Amino acid sequence: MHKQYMNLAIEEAKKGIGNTYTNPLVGAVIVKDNRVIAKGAHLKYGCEHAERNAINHCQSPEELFDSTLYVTLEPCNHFGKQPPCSHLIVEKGIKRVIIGQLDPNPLVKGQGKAFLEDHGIQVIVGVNEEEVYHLNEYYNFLHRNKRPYIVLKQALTLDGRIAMNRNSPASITGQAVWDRVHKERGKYQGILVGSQTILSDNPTLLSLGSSLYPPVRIVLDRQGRILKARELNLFKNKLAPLWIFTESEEVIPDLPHVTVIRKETLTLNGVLTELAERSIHSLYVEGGGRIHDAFFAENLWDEIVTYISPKIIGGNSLPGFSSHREATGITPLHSVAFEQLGTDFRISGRRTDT
Ligand code: AOF
Ligand code: ZN
Repeated sequence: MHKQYMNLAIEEAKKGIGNTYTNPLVGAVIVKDNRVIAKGAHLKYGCEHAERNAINHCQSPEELFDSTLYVTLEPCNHFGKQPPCSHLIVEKGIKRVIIGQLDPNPLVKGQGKAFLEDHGIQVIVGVNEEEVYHLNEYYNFLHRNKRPYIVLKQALTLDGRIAMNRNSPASITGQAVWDRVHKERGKYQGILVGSQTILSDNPTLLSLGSSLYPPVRIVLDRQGRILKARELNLFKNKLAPLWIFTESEEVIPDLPHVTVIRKETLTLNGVLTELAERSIHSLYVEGGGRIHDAFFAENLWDEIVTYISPKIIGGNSLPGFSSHREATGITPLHSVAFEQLGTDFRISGRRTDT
């Protein structure tokens, strides 16, 4: 029975998809006498939490007395943009709280559960844990690993090449892949590329979809090369934030969508720590080859998405992972998926089998 009601809460949580970032998706269901009396979700960042919305959907306060609340994530116990859900639950006389998973956010992390128990409420944790974890996979990953979940995405010819040379834009795959990539970008909180990709392709790095929070466009630009090139589409197009990591003292373009993050020495670990602090849960790294190889060399990746087109460049063209490093081993991928898109192919896989 618990599982069934938790599944309802998971479905409810999905109503917030795309609109709750940087907060997680959360759903709640209130049950009394084996009957669902109310449901609620966290629908938008900064707005009411799922528990409060469910409580507000009850017909009368008396209904809540002695009821059971099913909630996908541990109720919060702190004052943020919203007051603590744990206090509200106690005030309303709810008898039992069934929680999908504890909240890994250090501001909550077990404190909501402890508060409820201290006030005589029966608490059960861990119902449908796997499904609940997947609801907020990247949010959970960020808090556990203190860095975003990293997907390396590339588009290759059959001979593993990404472009003819450093200065020509790469048009490897067809329209179906273009559509897919623009949708796929919207799944992540950040899209990261190196400055060379910006200078040779002049992309906008936008995604398709209707999220209130489009992915942040992140550029690693050690020498400030793009800061000097104000006519780029990234500067002209203001539909998503643009964060530029640099060591350069070049003057910042005075544009509201642009943030320049200066570091004395730019390292991947430093960038990822900064992104984690800025609540980037997940990162879609679009290259080029050197950027991919830098992530690869430091073992900083969780998933690979490769689009392959049946074309050949050959010769001294740019390889997918470009590097002079000595190879140290072969990494087999897990959860491998394969799909045909027009005449191109998409292959993806994860580093671990979890
Ligand atoms: C809940 N129920 O529906 C959500 C929770 O700034 P605030 O007040 O909105 O708090 C945001 C934090 O609260 C968020 O980072 C996460 O830890 C938790 N989210 N908690 O009890 C909810 N969305
Ligand atoms: Zn809350």
